[in-house]
Amino acid sequence: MAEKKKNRNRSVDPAVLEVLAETEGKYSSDTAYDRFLNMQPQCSYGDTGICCTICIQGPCRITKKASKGICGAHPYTIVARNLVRHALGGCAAHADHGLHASLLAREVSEGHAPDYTITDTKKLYALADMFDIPREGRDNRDILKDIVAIALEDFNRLDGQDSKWLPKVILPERIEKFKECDILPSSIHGTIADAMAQTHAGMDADPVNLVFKALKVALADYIGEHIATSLSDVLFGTPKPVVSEANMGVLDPDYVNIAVHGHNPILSEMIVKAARDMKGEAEKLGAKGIKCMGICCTGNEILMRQGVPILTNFSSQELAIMTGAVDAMVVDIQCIMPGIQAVSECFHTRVITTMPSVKIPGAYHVDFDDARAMEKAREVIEIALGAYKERSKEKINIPNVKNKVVAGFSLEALLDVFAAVNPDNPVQVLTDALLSGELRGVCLLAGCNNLKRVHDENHLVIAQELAKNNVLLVATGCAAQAYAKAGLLNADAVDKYAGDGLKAFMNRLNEANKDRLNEKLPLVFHMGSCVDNSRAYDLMTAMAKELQVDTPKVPYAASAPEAMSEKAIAIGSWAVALGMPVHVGVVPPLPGSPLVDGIALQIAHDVYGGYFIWETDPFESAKKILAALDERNWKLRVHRQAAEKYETTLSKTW
Ligand code: BF8
Ligand code: SF4
Repeated sequence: MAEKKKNRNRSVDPAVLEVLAETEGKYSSDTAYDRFLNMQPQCSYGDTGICCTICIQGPCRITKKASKGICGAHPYTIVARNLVRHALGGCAAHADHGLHASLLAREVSEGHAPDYTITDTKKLYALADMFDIPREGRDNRDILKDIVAIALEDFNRLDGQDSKWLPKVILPERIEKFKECDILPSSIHGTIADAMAQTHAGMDADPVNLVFKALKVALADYIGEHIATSLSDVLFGTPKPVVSEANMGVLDPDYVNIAVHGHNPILSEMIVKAARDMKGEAEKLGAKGIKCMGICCTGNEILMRQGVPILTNFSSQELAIMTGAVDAMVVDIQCIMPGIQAVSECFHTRVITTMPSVKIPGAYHVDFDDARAMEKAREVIEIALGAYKERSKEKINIPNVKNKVVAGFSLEALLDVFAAVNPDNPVQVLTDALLSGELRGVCLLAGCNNLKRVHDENHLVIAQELAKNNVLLVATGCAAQAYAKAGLLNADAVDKYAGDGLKAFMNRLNEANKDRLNEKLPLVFHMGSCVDNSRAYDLMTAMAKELQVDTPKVPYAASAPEAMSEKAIAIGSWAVALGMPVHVGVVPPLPGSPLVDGIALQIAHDVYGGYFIWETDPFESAKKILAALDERNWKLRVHRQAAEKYETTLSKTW
């Protein structure tokens, strides 16, 4: 029992530890931290990928006695098929998100959905120019309509032609490679349907063919993400540097506190607006106003664009309610633990679902409607105000933990920062720092929380180790929120953790930007939500163009220190296909087939230049990421020197 108690505290976040300690044994509801313990030991067949439930003759588990499924499926088929299905789940989730953004943008372009508008014409024009859409003398709404038509065609195309979106946003060398291996998607929905069919029982048994399909699905995922990010920028604005706060100390007992949780800015932007408009109604109840705060990626969206503080990240979503100070938790899509409802029933908190695809028994449901968005958002706030009246002061325990956050680094914002040093060629500021050896590389820190690891520990240790070794860090998703909560998204963290090279680089940027930015730059650049991993890859593409190489030569790695969701599997897979070394801090269910595992860890490198690294220890993880960056730096230098010496073009190999 003593051991069990100790293990329940699976977090390095002091706010989480405080809430766990304060609430232990007090309430009837458990949390993910308890349920994780109850779940041990977890099934090793599922864990390594050799459990098949594709048909109901199964489950078929591969053992010494049963070396194949009942249908004769080899472990490599089972593992590869499960991988495709996981990537499919992620792709479908991002497609759902990107499609909603596209459909809303179409409504806006047609003059419907009156509560939304085109906020960022610069982004609108940049997209129009990218797709060669004429804009001289045209109404912005007509331009948007043309962009949306391209997006929607990429969702639904049935004529087998190539995607139109993808070739515009990645290097032609990558497109050629994808055509060679037949993994360039035609459409997102078409790819999802094909892959579902291909993984039905009695269909594809070839693990290599299946792995290629997983990559095609992952590229379809990338298109969905890129569309979601691009159209959200047009509708809500491209993020710019913004100052805010993070962790449970942002809860204010004097305010009506509304936690906005999920992924879709279409809902959260409107909730934030309605909350500002309805301040007076909160004051009538004796509150000082209404405070919104974010959980998971919708939290990132409204932090980046509106400066709304971060409350917490994935693993601790239930604990936010256990502070007793959250009046309503309004959720949209993805990463919403059903467990929040049972916890909310121990308090006055209202859980409010808003989307037809996400309902939780016992929760309130407000049927959100883009055409009546403000009216619906006000309905949500009314429910929160009703709950506020029922708050019980004795149950409130808000950890006094919060940190300053400087966020809002879209690629455009990041390039603006570099432009202060080199206005003609901003990205060269970064590539020069790599070539001179001042920086050792760039690392995208992304992805979820996963209680198989100690909550946030991998995130923090890996970032600190990489910073110490002069790696420039960008972050998204729950990783970025781990940094926000722990105080790594501000300038103090640069002094504390950055190595000399990184410090010198940051000092140069700060000096050049001193009249342009009110705040010094943070240790980790927050690039947004998980769909905004597309921003992080756009950065890699910009660097590759500047260095005149394909992406596998760029010293740029990704890490998902605590990957959890199917979306993370899709993202990791496209990152590999697009040329990144991708570290994952939780071993995904592949080792059950050494063949499929080997493809992910080694063969992928030969074909695409990107590859996976599984490593659960955070210090070892940092070492492996550094080694991957060093190898690329070394090759890049050798190839550049050789090209110079022999006056030839740069070697195309990686
Ligand atoms: O899309 S990082 S736990 S919140 S899946 Fe979910 Fe993972 Fe968090 Fe955002 Ni991304
Ligand atoms: Fe078993 Fe084959 Fe059915 Fe999978 S598809 S559950 S391996 S019989």
